[in-house]
Amino acid sequence: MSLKLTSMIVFLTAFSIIAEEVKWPAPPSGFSSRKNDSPHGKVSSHNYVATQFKNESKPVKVYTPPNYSATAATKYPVLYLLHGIGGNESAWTSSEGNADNVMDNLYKDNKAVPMIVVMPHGGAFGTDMFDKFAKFEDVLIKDLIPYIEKNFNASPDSNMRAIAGLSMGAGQTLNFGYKYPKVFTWIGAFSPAPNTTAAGTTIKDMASVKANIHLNYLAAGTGSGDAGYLNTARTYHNYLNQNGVKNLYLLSEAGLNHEPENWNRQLYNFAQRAFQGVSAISQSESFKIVPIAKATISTQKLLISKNSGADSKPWGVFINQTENSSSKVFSLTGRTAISTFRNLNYSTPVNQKQ
Ligand code: FER
Repeated sequence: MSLKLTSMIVFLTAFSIIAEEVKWPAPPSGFSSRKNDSPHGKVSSHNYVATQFKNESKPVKVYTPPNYSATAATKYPVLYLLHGIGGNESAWTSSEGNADNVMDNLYKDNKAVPMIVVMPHGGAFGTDMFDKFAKFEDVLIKDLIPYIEKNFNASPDSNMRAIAGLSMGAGQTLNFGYKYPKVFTWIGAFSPAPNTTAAGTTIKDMASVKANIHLNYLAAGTGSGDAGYLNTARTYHNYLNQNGVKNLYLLSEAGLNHEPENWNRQLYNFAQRAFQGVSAISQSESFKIVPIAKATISTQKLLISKNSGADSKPWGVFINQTENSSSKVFSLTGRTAISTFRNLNYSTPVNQKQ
């Protein structure tokens, strides 16, 4: 191959990788610190029985948002948020991040759908350094999810279930999330660990991934301390991209290393996009969400309609709270799903499934 052609291929490859990366604006200062003048969610500690691991009792912390109601008819979406290799159920609210503050501050600014954030100990299943994280898979699916749905006002709808995590927890997120696209439909991998299973091995049913997952979010810092993790995110992203997966983001946090500021930012970005816009729509349904007016992000309107069938007429127009002063509860006649749509932070629809 000529030198010219080789260098052109190198250039184009480099360009296409760079072109896929997105940089979202940095969060406002203080986004991860506890504010005295705003409502706080509650972090509570619980134990559940791991029938899939010797019937041992395992710890989990649960963040419920401000004004959480254990009895409200509208069940909450749930984010399962996983820690890194040195962490435990407390790590996301201490050594590895400030998930509770990040969520409180998002709610103060009305930037996220009210959700329950479940922070388990994801590496408490044996002694082997890596296997003890891998063994969490069955416990999560068969024990923890049912425990949360029984003991909290948590939706059992997979459209209302997200999984995200940092480093080793991001590896679990990818390994479990893409293996079970009918269990988790919003996926966020923050600085995924280099030992994450290759996407081509994990994903057995790419059609199901494409049909079900609403958000594929991969991110890492560009600092040297996060380089291996950014590489993992990039490799995973490229596989999904090459297979035509939509709603796919590769985020890079400029200059950040393997550190809490990085993961707080990634949570800030992910959490305000999770469960937005499609949460009331059952996964078996064909639908489209199209912008009918695009001004600033804060005045965007979306028309939600079914593609065909008896009620193919528009389900309704969502007008966000800037115009409406409070978030609008959007009820779909004849359906069990009732969902709160608020602050759709998209300049394009989150899901263009047709
Ligand atoms: C690796 C496997 C896991 C690795 C890092 C991790 C750097 C996890 C790190 C973390 O959870 O912070 O090979 O290499």
